[in-house]
Amino acid sequence: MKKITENSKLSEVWATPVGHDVFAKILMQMGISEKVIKAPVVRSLKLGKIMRLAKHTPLFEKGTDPAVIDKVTQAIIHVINSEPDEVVPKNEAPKPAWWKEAVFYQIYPRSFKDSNGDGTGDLRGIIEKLDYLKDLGVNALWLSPIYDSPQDDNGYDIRDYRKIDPMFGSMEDFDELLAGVHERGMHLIMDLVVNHTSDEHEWFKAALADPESKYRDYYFFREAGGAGAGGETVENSTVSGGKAPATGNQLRAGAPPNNWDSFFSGPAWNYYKDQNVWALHLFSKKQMDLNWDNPNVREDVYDMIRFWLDKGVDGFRMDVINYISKEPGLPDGDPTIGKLMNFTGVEHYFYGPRMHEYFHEIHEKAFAPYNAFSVGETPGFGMKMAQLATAEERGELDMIFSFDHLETPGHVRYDDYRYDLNYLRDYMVDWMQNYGSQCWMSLFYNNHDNPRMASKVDPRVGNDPVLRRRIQTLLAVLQFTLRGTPFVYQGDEMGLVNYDFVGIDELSDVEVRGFYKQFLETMTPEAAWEKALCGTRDHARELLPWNDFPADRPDRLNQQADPEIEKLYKELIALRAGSPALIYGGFALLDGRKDHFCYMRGKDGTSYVVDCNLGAHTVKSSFDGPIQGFRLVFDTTKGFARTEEQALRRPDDRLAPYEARIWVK
Ligand code: ISL
Repeated sequence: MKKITENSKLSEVWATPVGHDVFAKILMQMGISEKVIKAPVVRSLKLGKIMRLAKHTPLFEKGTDPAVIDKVTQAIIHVINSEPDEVVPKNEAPKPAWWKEAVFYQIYPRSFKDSNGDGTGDLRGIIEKLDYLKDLGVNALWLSPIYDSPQDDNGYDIRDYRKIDPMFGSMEDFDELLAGVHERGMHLIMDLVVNHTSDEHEWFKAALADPESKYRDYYFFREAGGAGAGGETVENSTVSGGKAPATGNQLRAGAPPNNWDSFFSGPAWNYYKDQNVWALHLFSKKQMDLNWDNPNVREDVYDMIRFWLDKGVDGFRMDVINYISKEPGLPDGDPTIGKLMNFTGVEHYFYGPRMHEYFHEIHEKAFAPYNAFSVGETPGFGMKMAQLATAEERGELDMIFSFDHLETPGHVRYDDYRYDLNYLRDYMVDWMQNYGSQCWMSLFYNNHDNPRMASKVDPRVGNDPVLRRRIQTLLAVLQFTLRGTPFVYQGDEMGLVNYDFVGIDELSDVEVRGFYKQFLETMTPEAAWEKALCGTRDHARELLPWNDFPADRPDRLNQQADPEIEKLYKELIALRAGSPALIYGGFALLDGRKDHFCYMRGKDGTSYVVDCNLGAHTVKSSFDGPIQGFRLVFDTTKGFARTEEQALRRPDDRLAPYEARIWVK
């Protein structure tokens, strides 16, 4: 591929996969529509010129030194040119696979079902609910981590990969669960958390205790420079306080080895006073990053993967798997990119130099021999990067989770704002039309890291059941009729929305607790709480309503399951399962005007049309089903058509707020 320089036109940059995704991301962070790139004047501008023009945007402070702008430009060019390949999207019939036909259901074990009354969900609780899940129609389960862990980040900090955490049960319970899943004709995938281990993992303990240990190079240790090294330390394994210095590559006595931020606030380095060393952690201070450049790390990880595949698990969801390759030397992050992305250093590992090599190796050495399924969690990936990681011919991952649809441009999870579904439509249309038939999309709105989507669309859903059902129905219709594999998050089918937490003491997530402290440094307690409440991951982590609520938690937090929504999920899942056109069929956009989303899915002579109002006001539909010979399958306001008469009914030519209709011919 042609190398990009500051003299390349934006159209040339946009034609490269990484250039496309990076610029899409920059626009998104700045709250600017991608449509600007379509303008011919913009397309013919040279990259260097655009960056200099950007000094008039909030990206740069007034009077920024041109040398600073030049550095950002070079940093961007470096990532763009690191990718020599591109994927040409195909438009053929997709190859069939069980995971394309499946509907996945994500279980967050600690809050799913408590079988022994200790207030925490467990494996036996999941076993108790297998018939419920089967009946719902889902046919694959993804379990968030159940491994032995100090639970600093709810199990995403693993102490022993081959042991079940006693809070969830035993290995016998797990074996029984897996057998129960398979008996019911379902699949089970586990969470693979191998960007980091717990600081209590044997490897890390050995590495810290002995610089000569073979495990030392399993992590990123850096000797602290000179006297006075180390920020504030507490006990033996704690971080330096405050923000790391933002610039400069020179050795900073007493400062961390580079300026990278942790995603959970503060610098990405722990200082270990007794050993006078630093170690890298992109997430919590108990989640230590593994050095994937060390072949022994990789072999040990593949061994562990085989341990679970030998038991019969069907595949893995791979936690932050795009972060595993870091730029050698761990150079400082560019401060401007850091400001834009909210975290300094990301450009050195979100699309690292050996990432594809490792994806390929995991596939070859661990997954392919078992025909195991993989879905990578890849924060920061746009569609082109996703193609490079998932196109069949590349032998890397089966699917990825991209997150760019979870917030509208210009917003982050902690902002108080209304999500505009017109953005979701544009995002989906782009993927439907351009992802390519050799790639397969994951379809989800919720997971354990995000507030519930319906609450973002309209925060009043908590007090207005009619509005809530409308929005949830619309989201469900889209999820089960677009092309891709739906991932239902536990509680989606119950109609759960965000919780009215009243204070920080009700929140237990390690992320929000760090951020809340940080917010308090610059804002009033009320404003800090507002932000924490908007973004906290706790919304999705409360015990499901079918549990007995622990005595120390106020009852009002326990939302009720909505049987109407559950029934709807069942029917929509069944509709999808029985319709090859909805699974493998092509996609055509029929109407994408403001607040409209009308599309066709078709295969082998069967066509579905899905006609939606994305807004809070009535709109006129442009699709007349009966005239075109279509029968009504479902209508938000009337439910599923059960009789011939209902199927042939001509509904109002206007769509009510958030109404969705499904037609078939
Ligand atoms: O990277 C981020 C910001 O750009 C995060 O939002 C990131 O996407 C997310 O935190 C990664 O999530 C996964 O890894 C974490 C864990 O806390 C999450 O629960 C998990 O889903 C660390 O293992």
